[in-house]
Amino acid sequence: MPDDPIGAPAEDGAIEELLREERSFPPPESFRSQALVSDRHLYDEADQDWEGFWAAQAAQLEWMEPWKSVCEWELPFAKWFTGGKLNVSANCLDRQVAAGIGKRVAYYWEGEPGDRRTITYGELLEEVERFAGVLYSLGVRKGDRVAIYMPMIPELPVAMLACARIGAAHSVVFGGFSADALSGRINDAEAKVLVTADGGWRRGAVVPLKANVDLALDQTPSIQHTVVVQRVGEKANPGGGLVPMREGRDHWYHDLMSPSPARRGPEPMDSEDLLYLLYTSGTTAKPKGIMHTTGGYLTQVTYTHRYVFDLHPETDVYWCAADIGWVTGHSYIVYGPLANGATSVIYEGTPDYPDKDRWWEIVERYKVSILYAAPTAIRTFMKWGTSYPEGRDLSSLRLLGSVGEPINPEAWVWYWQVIGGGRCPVVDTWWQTETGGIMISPLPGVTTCKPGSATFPLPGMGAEVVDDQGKKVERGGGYLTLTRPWPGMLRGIYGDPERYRETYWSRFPGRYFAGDGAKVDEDGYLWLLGRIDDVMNVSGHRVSTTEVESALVDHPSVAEAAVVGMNDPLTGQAVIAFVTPKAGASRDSAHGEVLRQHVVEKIGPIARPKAIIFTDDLPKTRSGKIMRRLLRDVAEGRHLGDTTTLADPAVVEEIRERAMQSPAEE
Ligand code: 7RM
Repeated sequence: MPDDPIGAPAEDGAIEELLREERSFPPPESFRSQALVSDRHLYDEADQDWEGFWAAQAAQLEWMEPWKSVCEWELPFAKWFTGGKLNVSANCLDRQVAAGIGKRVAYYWEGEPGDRRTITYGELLEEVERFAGVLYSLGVRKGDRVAIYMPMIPELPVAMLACARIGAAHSVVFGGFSADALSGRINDAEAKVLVTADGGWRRGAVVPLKANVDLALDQTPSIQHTVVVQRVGEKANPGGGLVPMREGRDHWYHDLMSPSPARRGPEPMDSEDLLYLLYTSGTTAKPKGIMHTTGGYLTQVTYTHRYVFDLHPETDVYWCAADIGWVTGHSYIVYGPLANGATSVIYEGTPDYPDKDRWWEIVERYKVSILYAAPTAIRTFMKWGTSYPEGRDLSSLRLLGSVGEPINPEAWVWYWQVIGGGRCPVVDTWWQTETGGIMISPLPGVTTCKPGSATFPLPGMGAEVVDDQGKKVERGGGYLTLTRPWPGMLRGIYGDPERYRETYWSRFPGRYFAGDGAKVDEDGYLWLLGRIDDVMNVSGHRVSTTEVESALVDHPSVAEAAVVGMNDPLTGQAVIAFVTPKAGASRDSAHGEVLRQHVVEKIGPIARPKAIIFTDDLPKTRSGKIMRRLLRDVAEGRHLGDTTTLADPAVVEEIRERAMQSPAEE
């Protein structure tokens, strides 16, 4: 456990004061006067004619053939803009160049070691056309799947856009995932080609992507070719020389790109054709391949990116500090910003490298005006103190966003005050991999915020809190549901239509169940309370308790494991594992470290348990269900509630003693 939990900043008590007053935060006048939207007209338009509203948003895109109907809804299956044809890469690139902004910067890219590239829309289009040609020459065709496992380098969006261009669905696997996680995702999607890099930089060290790929590809019969970007060179191979390349299977990106391959134009895609798969953790050990399609998805991310961030594409410099391997990066680094002609920043590394002011150095250098970040990052900066942001010129900032987990009021106010200087609205945006884009958020320029509340559904969206019986809760707590289809909604779980219906549409008839608890306050503001299922949220990343448990019991020394998310002041939740070893197996801290490493190998570093507590038994109900709630209480040192339903109440006492003996390791 971090030994220095976040307190209020020492300086002058200004933040404590803002909090104590329970102030609400209207958009600053200086902001309002320039805002894209400064009254309620968007809400009114959407309320008066919902389909017409979405049609108007879709009409902002370039269609090769017009749609025939806006939304066909056969619960739980929606189709948007049916009959329409378009290409996502053409909307993101060709259209911008044709409109005369080919010389505008699409991405300012900065590698962790300090290397930099500036890429205009014109240059990005050319690179994508050529890489689309490369993929085509490797046999990738419309309807195929391509896996992508890369660091945050420009070739990552290039690969995604090239797939979209030829009509292949991409499946981006976050570069922090292990070889096992990668092969599982490749096999589920039956991807034909994998695009990767020799490695990436993280906190001054090499992430050995190609080495992981070589392990993963022993078990992936569908992969015919890999394309490898040389990012790290000789440092990627501890054995010396470049990473090994397998003859006939592995190709260097730069070899395939020169001499210039035949360029590919944009394939006309049906609005409902698959754009991508993105795997996300659910309540079982097997991640779900969330399906996103073309026309509706692009409509939602383009619309939300424009209005939630009050985007002025000619003048703004926008930085979403997420990783493209998560949905936030898909929607708000790649597709939304490019479709709007925005100028974005991409940064490869961590905020503390080489110094703890790296982010603020980047904001200063590129004059970032819109910053979109996760609460876990904001809390980390709070812990580091105000001197780092204060040492840099942040006056270019005019809007701040938050995503990934509930933001606590202290962090919200700190963000507003210390980073935004009190002049930037803070938009707390609630959404999920499944929703494709933002659903609940303030509208900057319009909404008066309360720190910690994501406020209201955006125009066009329907969200309600319901009780156990599915009855709408007007005031108070319950479950968050979405009440009508929306264009970016997931179209299903790849290969498993039943699981789609079961997971999202069966708990409350006629409603999409998000898996989050929420409450409505006396003014109708929505407050998100976190997941109510067995999904943890570690630094804004979804990690399934079951997935970590399966990784643990996969180890030969483990008989049984129960995993819970424990509140953590920095990461939101931390993974805590209760492990029952097999008879005779070691239970010292060295063995705990072995098990933690095993989880890293099976899933990746984000799932690494912060603590492992060995115990002879786990608390179970008489029907044999592990009582995770109790374990969470134990982990968080809470008074235990009713334990009478336990098969053996004595177990809990023993666990509690052990938990106290083995404080969280780190
Ligand atoms: C974008 C993303 C989704 C889960 C979701 C929530 C939590 C996300 C917020 C939030 C409170 C927020 N996709 N979550 N944003 N909770 N306030 N603004 O994170 O699929 O990876 O996670 O994240 O629990 O269900 S995700």
